[in-house]
Amino acid sequence: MIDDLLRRLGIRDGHSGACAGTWIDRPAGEPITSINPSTGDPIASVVSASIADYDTAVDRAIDAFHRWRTVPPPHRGEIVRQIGNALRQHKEDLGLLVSLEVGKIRSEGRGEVQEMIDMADFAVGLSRQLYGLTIATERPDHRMFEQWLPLGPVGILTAFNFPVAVWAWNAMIAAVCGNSMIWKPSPQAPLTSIAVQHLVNQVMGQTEYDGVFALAIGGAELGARMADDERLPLVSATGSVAMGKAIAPRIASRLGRSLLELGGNNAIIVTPKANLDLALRAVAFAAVGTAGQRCTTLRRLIIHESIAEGFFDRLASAYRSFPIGNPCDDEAVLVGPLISEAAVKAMLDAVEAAKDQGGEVVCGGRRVDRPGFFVEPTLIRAKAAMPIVQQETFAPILYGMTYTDLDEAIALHNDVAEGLSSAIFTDDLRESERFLSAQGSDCGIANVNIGTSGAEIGGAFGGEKATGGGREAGSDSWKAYMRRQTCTVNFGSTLPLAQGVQFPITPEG
Ligand code: UN1
Repeated sequence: MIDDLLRRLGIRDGHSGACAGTWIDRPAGEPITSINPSTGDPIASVVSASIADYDTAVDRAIDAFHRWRTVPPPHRGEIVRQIGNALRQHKEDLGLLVSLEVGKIRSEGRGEVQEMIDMADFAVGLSRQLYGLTIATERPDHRMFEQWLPLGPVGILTAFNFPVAVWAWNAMIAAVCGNSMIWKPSPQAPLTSIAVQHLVNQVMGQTEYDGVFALAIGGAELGARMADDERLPLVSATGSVAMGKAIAPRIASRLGRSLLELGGNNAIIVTPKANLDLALRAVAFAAVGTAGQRCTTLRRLIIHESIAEGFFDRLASAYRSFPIGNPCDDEAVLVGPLISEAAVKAMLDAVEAAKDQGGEVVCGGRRVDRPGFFVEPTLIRAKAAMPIVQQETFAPILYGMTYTDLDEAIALHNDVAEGLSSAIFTDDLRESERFLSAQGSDCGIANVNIGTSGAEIGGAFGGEKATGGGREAGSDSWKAYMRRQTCTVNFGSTLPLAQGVQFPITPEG
């Protein structure tokens, strides 16, 4: 099954993670083995890009940029439309590969590919809507306006948990904006990146713009090289807060732009006015979906003390009923594996720390006794003062805490380093509006009666504080991928100066 799938997606063992889209025949990097997290077995090994391979790839990307930036944006959109169609045709296989390589359940594997398709469609429409403003000028016979121009080759660093969708957030937009790009995927998910790059190459190979999309597979050393690389005016990076803190100063020191989408320590407030059935379903998906490995995963439940007991009980029985297993074997599985042995250890360490700090494990907390990297969905009664509650552990651990009044709940909610996603469950307008007000949630995403994860692509995605401040995907996120130019045209025959400044010089001197 695996061999057939890889063949259908154009991947062969020993495939190079550097040649794709960059004309490098013999990359010289270290081999990277992709591990199936549901079994612990290797799937395939690929050759990574050496730093020299990467440098050649960026030179090619610059060359491609010089041609691509001259293409009218709607024509770029037409090519992105073809990429979207190629993804549509391979949705089932690509979704299965996502499940195989990173352990997502099947519907989430398909959803990941759908997110790429949605981004392609969005970018096609955007290619005719890269609007600039016309601005009233104070000078007679003048016209002032803004235009948005391509930026250059963009560096894209993605994480294992959305191995291809987050690339599409960046790549589809960057492409219609007239940029070329170089993608460093997570070394834990090289195969999905090669499969996607392969499809993109098939489309781009039919055009004169081969090289606009490039791939370089590698580890932290390559990421650091990209951060330092003055040839990349923008580096967009998704990953941990620690990763962001490591690369952001390097990018800033060369006055480059960074677009950061880092960790979250997301919470839901459930008030006594909530529809508790709705809240239960949302909390369960947000905390347990993707085995707790989304940056939008629900990590803290802040529930009113009057309803907490019953809610924890119902949540614990839901948790115990979730089918855990290998998503590729069974469509009904709702909880797949963590990505690695290290992730299992981090989860078990966090549970131990929570217990030491006074937390009470309501359910879960253990490794599942089977091959691969499976853990039980875990609910821990906690207190906000416990240090572990401040930590984002990429695993299905939910800390349940109680509150007495809503202001206290909002204060607890905001009392973490990150500011990505947030939600309140209530049918009371005063409560929900307070949560959405300037005194409410401090996150980039704030929902009412919807969980913290599973955002649509049409909105700008990202968060505040330690989440890094970047915005990707929809709305006007495209502006981060372009340079803004303010243009003023004098169509008169005098030279009036702004602010009424006088500088009388006659041309004769
Ligand atoms: C991430 O985990 O890095 O909102 C992105 C969501 C997804 C994206 C998550 N659309 O959960």
